[in-house]
Amino acid sequence: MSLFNKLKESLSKTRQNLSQRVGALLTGSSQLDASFFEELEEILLTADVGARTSMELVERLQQEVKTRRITEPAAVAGLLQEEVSRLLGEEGRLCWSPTPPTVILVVGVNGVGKTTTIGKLAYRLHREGKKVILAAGDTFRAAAGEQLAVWAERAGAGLIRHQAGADPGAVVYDALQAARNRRTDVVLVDTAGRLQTKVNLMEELKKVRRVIEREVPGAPHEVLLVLDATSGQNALSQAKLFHEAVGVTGIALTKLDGTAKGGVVLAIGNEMGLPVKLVGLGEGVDDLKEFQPRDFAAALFSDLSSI
Ligand SMILES: Nc1nc2c(ncn2[C@@H]2O[C@H](COP(=O)(O)OP(=O)(O)OP(=O)(O)O)[C@@H](O)[C@H]2O)c(=O)[nH]1
Ligand SMILES: [Mg+2]
Repeated sequence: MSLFNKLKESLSKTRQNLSQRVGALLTGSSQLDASFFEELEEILLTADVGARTSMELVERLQQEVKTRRITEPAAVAGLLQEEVSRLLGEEGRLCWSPTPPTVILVVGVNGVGKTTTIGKLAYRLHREGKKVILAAGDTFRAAAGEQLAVWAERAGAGLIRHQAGADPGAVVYDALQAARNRRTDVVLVDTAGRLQTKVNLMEELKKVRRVIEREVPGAPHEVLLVLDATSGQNALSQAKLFHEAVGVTGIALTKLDGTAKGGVVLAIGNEMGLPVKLVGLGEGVDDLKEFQPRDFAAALFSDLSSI
């Protein structure tokens, strides 16, 4: 299946919730009056686009409709896709260190898909010919190290792991030493799922970051915050807290498949100012994709192309 079709299929619930309802509004309206735009804003809101972003989007559309003297509701379809694509911004590529290793710290609350995202990313990087080490920094949850070991095996990556309950800082230290000795290209650091209210866990994360900074100048090159798309607007408050604590550089948005709340991706980019770099479209090794704003907007609004 092509990437575009995969994206379209993964977004099917979000499309039902967002673009198909917009489609019904466009075909059912005879003019572009205030109630049309109110209804459009309501649809965006219920699709987890977020209050501020929904309002801004509708204002932009109203402005464009005016300047381009558009009177037909159907003509708004293309405009909407254009505006969403603009809102999503530039393609967010992962940053690479000019001198190896590149260190990517992966954070997020529990169950969002950190370990799975690391596994999928390791698989991809290994296939691109890169030498990868996974650091099992989640020493908190029982079986976390085992889960990462399974992914390391599957991805053809090295693994540095201590016993349960060990200091995550020590695991990361060892992983960085091993990376140096083994001429490794990338170190992916898994961390425990932590509730953003648990101050001690946040402190632990800051400590992990300090170890990385001290051992590899210029690192971490990425602090990827993993957000679960099914959590909708909660993702925004998570992003704020993690960003304040450890300085997030990009978002990996998982579980876009199967959620009707995919509209949250618009709010994340717009309201957090953090680029979405990766999207998770399933549980398989190949289900992690680079986020391409244009393709995303096109897939999201593909139902409107026939209007
Ligand atoms: N459908 C779907 N499931 C996903 C995706 N990413 C992760 N999952 C599933 O989400 C569940 C949790 O994933 P983990 O990778 O263990 O999450 P985690 O953040 O490491 O969790 P903790 O270590 O407990 O904090 C697993 O069952 C994954 O298979 C995705 O993009 N789509
Ligand atoms: Mg995990």
